[in-house]
Amino acid sequence: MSDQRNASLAEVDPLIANAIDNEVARQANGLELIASENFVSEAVLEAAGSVFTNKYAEGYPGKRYYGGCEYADVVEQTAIDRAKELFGADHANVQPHSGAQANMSVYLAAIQYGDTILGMNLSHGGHLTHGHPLNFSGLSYKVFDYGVSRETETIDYDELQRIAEEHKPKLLVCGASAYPRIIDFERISQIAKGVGARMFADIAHIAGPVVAGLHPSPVPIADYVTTTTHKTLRGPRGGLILCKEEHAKEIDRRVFPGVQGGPLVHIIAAKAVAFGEALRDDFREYQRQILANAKALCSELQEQGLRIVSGGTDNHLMLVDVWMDGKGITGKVAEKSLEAATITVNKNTIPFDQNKPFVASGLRIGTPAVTTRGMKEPEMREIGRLIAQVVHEPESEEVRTHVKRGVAELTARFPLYAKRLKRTVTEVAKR
Ligand code: DSN
Repeated sequence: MSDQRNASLAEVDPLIANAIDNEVARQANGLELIASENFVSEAVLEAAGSVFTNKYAEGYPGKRYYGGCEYADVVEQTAIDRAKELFGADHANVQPHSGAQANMSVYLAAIQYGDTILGMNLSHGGHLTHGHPLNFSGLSYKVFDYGVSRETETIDYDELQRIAEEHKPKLLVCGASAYPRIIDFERISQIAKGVGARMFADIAHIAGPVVAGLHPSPVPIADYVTTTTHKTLRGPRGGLILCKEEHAKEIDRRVFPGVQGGPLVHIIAAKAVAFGEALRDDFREYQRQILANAKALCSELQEQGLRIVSGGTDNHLMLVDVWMDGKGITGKVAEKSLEAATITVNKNTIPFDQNKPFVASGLRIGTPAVTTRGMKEPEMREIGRLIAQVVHEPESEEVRTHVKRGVAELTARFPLYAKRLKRTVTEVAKR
């Protein structure tokens, strides 16, 4: 092996090493409020950065198309067993590289091209892969959608039932990426049964609360359940499919060779570690705190004069209407102004939005990442006040300076990746 192959990243590729160092510092020194992001443990990071990145393991444990898979089998079987235990599922496939690929595999397993599906409208909180016209789901299937009612801004189940009865979908898709309320999976299951549809629940956002028993689980009633592993579940970036035993063979066949080739064994190792962490009692307490923090942050934002879509939150996220019928600012401006004050959120459409998605009238704000840092209700109140100051005066340099100081003070009290950050500072100084 040449010297170059044994050299550190900083020696081989200072540009990328520096970007990583800067990202460690950005994550540690800013307030991360993107509802779909989180901070994995050092153990998960170690597994994700392991030599399993070198290994091809097409197939499944015990049935591979490559030699040398004995340790890959240990890793994948452990991830499968832990996922089944965590969710109480008959079957788990841990290979999907992402949530989108998990969802694609479910469509391939459940229905034929051109069949009718019914999913939640993206601008009401759904997801691209639930039938958006620009996504493979919208391109491959005949899509009808449902959404929230204008009055309550919560899912209109009566209207969902009416649409299902009118269009008789083969697959009823539920779950959301920007919906702050409890989803009534039981009611959706009844509607699906009533029209002879299979039920598919994408719980990417709420997997953590589901595991902790803080949100009803669709696993016992849905035909298929998918999730990403990196949001409230706090694992590496990736996907997971859970299903009933009767669908197991078809799901496995659709993931590989249907959608993917070789699995990412290093990521599966990291999933196994994260599932192990989620099986511990303290994970339930972490999920309880995420929800308590979301309620505290939401109520502070309301006290600061901001309108919350649907009037509150039952989960880890909230949608803030910053546009307020043209009296406020766009989501785009709010996102940029907060970013300049070291608070990271994303602009988001709100139901019946008057602005285009790239401009949007709302902000989506979530508490999983700050809760991982150990922040609790008092800090959420502080964060709510900081956010409101920026939203009320997005152009003010004075406000920005004050808020940045507030963020620096908060993040210093709740350190993140401290060892990496120290190394970062030292190595940056050396270069
Ligand atoms: N992009 C993810 C989110 O932010 O919710 C969904 O895929």
